[in-house]
Amino acid sequence: MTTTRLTVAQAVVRFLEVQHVERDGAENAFFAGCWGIFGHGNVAGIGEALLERELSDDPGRLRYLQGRNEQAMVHASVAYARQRDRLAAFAVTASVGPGSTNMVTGAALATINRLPVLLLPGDVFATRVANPVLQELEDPASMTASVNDALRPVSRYWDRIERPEQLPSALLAAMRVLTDPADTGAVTLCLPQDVQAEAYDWPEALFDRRVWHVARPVPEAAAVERAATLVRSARRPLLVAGGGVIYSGADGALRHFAEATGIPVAETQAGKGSLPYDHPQAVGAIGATGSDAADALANEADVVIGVGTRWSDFTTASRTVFARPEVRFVNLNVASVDAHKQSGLALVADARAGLEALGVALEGWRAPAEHTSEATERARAWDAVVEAAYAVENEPLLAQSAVIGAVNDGTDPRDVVVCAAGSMPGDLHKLWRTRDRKGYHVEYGFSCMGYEIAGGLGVKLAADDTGDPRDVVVMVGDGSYLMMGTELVTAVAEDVKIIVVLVQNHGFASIGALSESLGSQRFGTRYRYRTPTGLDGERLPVDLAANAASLGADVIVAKGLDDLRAALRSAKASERTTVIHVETDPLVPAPDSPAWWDVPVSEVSTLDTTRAARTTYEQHKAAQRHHLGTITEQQGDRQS
Ligand SMILES: Cc1ncc(C[n+]2csc(CCOP(=O)(O)OP(=O)(O)O)c2C)c(N)n1
Ligand SMILES: [Mg+2]
Repeated sequence: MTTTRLTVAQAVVRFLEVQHVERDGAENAFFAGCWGIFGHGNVAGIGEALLERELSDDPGRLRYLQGRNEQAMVHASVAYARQRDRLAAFAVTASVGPGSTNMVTGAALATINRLPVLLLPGDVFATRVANPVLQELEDPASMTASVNDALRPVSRYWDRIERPEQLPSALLAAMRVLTDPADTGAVTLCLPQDVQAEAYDWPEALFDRRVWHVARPVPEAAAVERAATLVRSARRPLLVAGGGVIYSGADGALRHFAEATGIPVAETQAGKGSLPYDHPQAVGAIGATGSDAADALANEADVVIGVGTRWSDFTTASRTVFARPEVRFVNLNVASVDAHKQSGLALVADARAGLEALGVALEGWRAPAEHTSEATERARAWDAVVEAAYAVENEPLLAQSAVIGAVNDGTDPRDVVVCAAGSMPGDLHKLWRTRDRKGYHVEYGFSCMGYEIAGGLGVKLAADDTGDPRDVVVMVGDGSYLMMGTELVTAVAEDVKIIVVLVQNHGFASIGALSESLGSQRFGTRYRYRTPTGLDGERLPVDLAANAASLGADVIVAKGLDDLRAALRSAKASERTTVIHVETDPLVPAPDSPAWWDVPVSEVSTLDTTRAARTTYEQHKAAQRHHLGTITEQQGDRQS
């Protein structure tokens, strides 16, 4: 056996460089690079290995990118993977200790959103000769535990390489999980700092070019038949498109299926963009942040076909939006865990392959024509609501819905809007007119404040890497910006142009409104000076525009809608990262969704507001369903 003598860290880097993926005959390198912030836990091991490659002229070498915060590096990686439909990803190296624990939030976000990222945290010495090392946890009950164990529950695969011999099988396991659409998420390989630097004679085959085939599992024929029988029984069917439609590239198949069957299509946050907003069968956002059109159709639906959705509480409006007792679900999902939710008829398959198979089985069948035309009418009525929301003229501060309208109008159809937390995700879900399958990127699995700018950077890197000329517009609230605006520096350093629309409303409009509706009186949701009665003084003299400028971005302060439109034009024309600062009125709401979201209210309270909210809560609670109904095998007969 021929061998190559390399350190463990060098072997990791060399292995990552030669991993490829293939789907539908198209092949590409899986790793786009390695993000890293160095400390004593990775500077000499992985750091040296990356430096050797940076200094080489090998075109296949792993690119190194420097972030400002480990959590943000994971966000940028995850956003990149999402933009590339999970067919490419980043590795992220962090030092032992806080650098590694900073990645826990990013890992949770990746795993919840089913997006691949490889985490390479440094770890304490395997030899333990000088322990405790700086930043070592020191669990008195076991020396096998380190802070990296905190990454276990948020990783789809987690391992610690304590001897070089363990590395090859761990690397292969990591790749299997990262490239498996059903299993993917954060993968963590902890690398003790002494082991990283240790040399070993590796079998050369470890560094052979390897291609991971991303499968399109087909559904079981009998399951397709059962699903077709059920769908044929429907009078008011509804299709719910989730993120899986987009990752699988099933938007074309979905359109074909919808047009052939006449079934209207609603979209989850991750699935938004599955159909262009103006397709006659596109009924828009569903669930707690849904449109009147989609939520009304969900209310009346007798058969719901979920494609690539996790059925989160936002999508189901906490299990209230599918209101008919006899409603039944067909769940087409590559992940069995999702396919079996809501007592659904499970089609465990790739979204595209599954839609094609179901389409064949349903050939010749169409939903009642009046159902399809009614859905189109409802969608049109909702679009008029959107138009009116875009046109709201509020003085002296802008309405957020008008800001969203101006950004939608001022961007090209293929530009990507990025967001994650606050009041904007819900407003965007309802109001954004998506014109391209990759034009909408709202992270709403974890809805993590601070994702936005880092995420936008990742999306733009993906667009640049694939020669895709899109602008990326990040919409970020002041709360999220204050949590993590720092990757603006990285965008400037790497010359990756993003446009950031920074919406300052002096606090949490989202949680403020939620708090008020739940009787908690907007407590703790405004950014104000403290007075003897609480945080209710004057607004704080925080200048976020100056803050963004200090980080190296170009900044435009927009005072009104005309200013905002002009700012967008110059940001689009510019080659530099530009932050557009705009102030909005947090008390001007966007059109409300008719659906509910379950956030429990105190059962007893001294506050009148809370007691009143509890009464309303109990009324909503009564509408909550379990979705336990079964479907008989032969007929698709439904038992309530
Ligand atoms: C890391 C994190 N902490 C807390 C929350 C809960 N949360 C959701 S939205 C929000 C406020 C967001 O404020 P801002 O970015 O200003 O947006 P706005 O609500 O004003 O639109 C909070 C605290 C969260 N989603 N993520
Ligand atoms: Mg805010």
